[in-house]
Amino acid sequence: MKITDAKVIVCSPGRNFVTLKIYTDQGIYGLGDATLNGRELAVAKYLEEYCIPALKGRNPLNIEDIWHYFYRGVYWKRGAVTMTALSAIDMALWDIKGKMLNTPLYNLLGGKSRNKVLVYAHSNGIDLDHALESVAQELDKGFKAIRVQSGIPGLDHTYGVAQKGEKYEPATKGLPREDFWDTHKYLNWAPKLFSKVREHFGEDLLLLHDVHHRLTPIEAARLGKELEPFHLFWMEDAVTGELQEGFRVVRQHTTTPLAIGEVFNSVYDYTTLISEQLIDFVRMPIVHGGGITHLQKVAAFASIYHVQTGFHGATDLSPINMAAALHFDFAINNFGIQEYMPHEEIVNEVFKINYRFEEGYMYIDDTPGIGVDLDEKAAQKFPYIPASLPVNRKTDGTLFYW
Ligand code: CS2
Ligand code: MG
Repeated sequence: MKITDAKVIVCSPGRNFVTLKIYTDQGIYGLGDATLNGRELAVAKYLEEYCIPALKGRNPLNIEDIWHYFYRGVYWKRGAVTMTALSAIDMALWDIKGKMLNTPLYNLLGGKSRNKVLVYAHSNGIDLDHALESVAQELDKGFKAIRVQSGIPGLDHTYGVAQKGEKYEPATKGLPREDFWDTHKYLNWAPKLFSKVREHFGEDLLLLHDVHHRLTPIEAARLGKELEPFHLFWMEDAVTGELQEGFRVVRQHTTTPLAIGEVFNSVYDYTTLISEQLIDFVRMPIVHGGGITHLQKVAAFASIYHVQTGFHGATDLSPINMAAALHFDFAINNFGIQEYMPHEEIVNEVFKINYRFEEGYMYIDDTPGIGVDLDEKAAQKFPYIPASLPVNRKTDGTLFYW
């Protein structure tokens, strides 16, 4: 079997997506998600200029060798753009292999370890009342696990909170919007928010929260400690993850479980965090973390240290990533939870999906490979629109983490 060609499809059904399509001499093609929110064309160009020419002629079944060709064989290693491109190649090759063997991807990953995949929803509100209303709405949809974010009294925009009635999409057209941040206000507010949520919805609901990289280790330690009475399923991205050992401070002060890594892109971002058991969940998604091939190794490494997966699954990762993640979630033993922000209906005009949500869990069908297809004609109706993620400043103007 040989790779004959490949191309990158950039489209914007409601938001931008980048997809790699790899063709073979047996008429089978594979699809890989290459979406990197706000940096879509960087990945597209990297694939077109530096990857596709080197893919042609290779045997697509030699996934491990091709993975190392585009990892070890690349002098300027790692990084979000390079690893998203590699992840897309890897997903497309696994898709081809599943189609060739006429079996769904999970069967190539060890088969099913469970018959349904627990997912969590996003709730958010510009104030407490709207946040509680949003939790109730997600509960009504059947979710058993809900991530709660809310506006912070005294601050206009903040991560994760849509303006009244809008669907939350972080990227805005053109240059980055500037948000403003006040750690003191946030730290005083978050425990009140979760106290009210528990008061309203009881103890059974699995609650998650995303700090979104905006605390120092000792601030995160304080928040983790103050959230302990509300028994969160996890506190995510408590601190920016470049300094892995920074999490030692958080870990020694709180039992609130910790999740990190949606912005990570290789196992090397996790070596201290996992081997010192400083975290409880790996968030690094298949689309940015080196694909199925690399996440298999990361999940195996994590399983030795009681760490589970909790993959990123926001709407700025395409349905191809979601399906690949679900296959992976079904197969591995140390699965924790899967983030699931349903894509808007318009996305389904382009991506033909093979998964469904029911009463808090996800299911995937037995379509061979990853199982999602892309309608290229429909994709052409939605041309790329330049968009950027926000930039965050403290109220004194200091540039901060968003
Ligand atoms: C968030 C994301 O889903 C999450 O946990 O951190 O929504 C993140 O802000 C976006 O993926 C950024 O594009
Ligand atoms: Mg997050």
